[in-house]
Amino acid sequence: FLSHPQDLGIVAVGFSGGQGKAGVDAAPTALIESGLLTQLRDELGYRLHGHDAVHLYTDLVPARDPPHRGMKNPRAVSAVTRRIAEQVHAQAREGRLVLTLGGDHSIAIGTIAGSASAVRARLGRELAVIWVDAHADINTPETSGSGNVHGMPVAFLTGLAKEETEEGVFGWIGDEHRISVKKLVYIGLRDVDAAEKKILRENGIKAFSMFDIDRHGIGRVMEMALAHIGSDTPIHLSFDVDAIDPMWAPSTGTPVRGGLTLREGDFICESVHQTGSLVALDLVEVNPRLERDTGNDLGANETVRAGCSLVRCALGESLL
Ligand code: 4U7
Ligand code: MN
Ligand code: MN
Ligand code: MN
Repeated sequence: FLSHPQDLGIVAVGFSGGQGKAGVDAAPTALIESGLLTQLRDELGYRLHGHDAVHLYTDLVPARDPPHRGMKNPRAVSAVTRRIAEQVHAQAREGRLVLTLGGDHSIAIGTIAGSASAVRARLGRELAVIWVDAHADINTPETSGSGNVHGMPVAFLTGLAKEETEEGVFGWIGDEHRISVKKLVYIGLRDVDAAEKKILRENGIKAFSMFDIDRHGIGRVMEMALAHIGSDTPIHLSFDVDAIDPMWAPSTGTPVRGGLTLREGDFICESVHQTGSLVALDLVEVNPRLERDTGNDLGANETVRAGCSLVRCALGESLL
């Protein structure tokens, strides 16, 4: 689906307003400083675009941003994700693969809106999404217990949550930005709110929990996940590092024990790479500050390392 498969658009977003913990904004810089982009260029042979800046979008964050429908920082998240959508769209319209380094997972409202609209405009096709996460991130503002928008992106992207007017918060999201619940697959779930379970059930959304991975093995789960999407469909992979067990990725805002091994995570990325259908990739929720502040530099570094490995695997490092 890519006219320039060796050209990689980079969108590095240090944004933390979708949740309450500072430090997730430092992830793009930490990933880049640990050598990720040089590896992609020198070892995997990608030509990089847009890698000169880590975007903080501080100009888009209003001084006063009271809750709206229970959402915290609603205007900031809406403005930032809108800008990300434009950036991702612009890279994807060129026929490039797009890599977004987050930031908390609310930024996927922007990345997926941007790649869904670009795939529609460029190819007349619908985008499929593989969401790898301990969480389903499909709360609506009304079902969310926390008010954190990083737990809601999938609801906005599928149209299960909507704003009545175009002027409203997230009113910029139009049909061209949305994805079908039929083209969405989850992998790694293990901490899903009761209201989210109901949403998954009622909408017949395909989900492979940790139970399914233990039962079938990750190899079979990936076969089933990719079969559900169907071959010859452009894929956006949105990878929340908290899908990986805290043993390897402890430095994240909402860790949940009993997760994927590092190898299972890499395998998911390798399997998606192997389809040849990957058009965009997000790596989110790495928070290098959390473990570092408790004196555990190792935990922060390991989490960054795990993130780098996932990205390289999705971009073809394991090919012999
Ligand atoms: B992440 C949660 F209640 N479901 O809505 C919520 F458990 O992007 C967690 O996956 C959301 O890290 C986690 O706040 C969002 C909570
Ligand atoms: Mn998560
Ligand atoms: Mn998430
Ligand atoms: Mn998290």
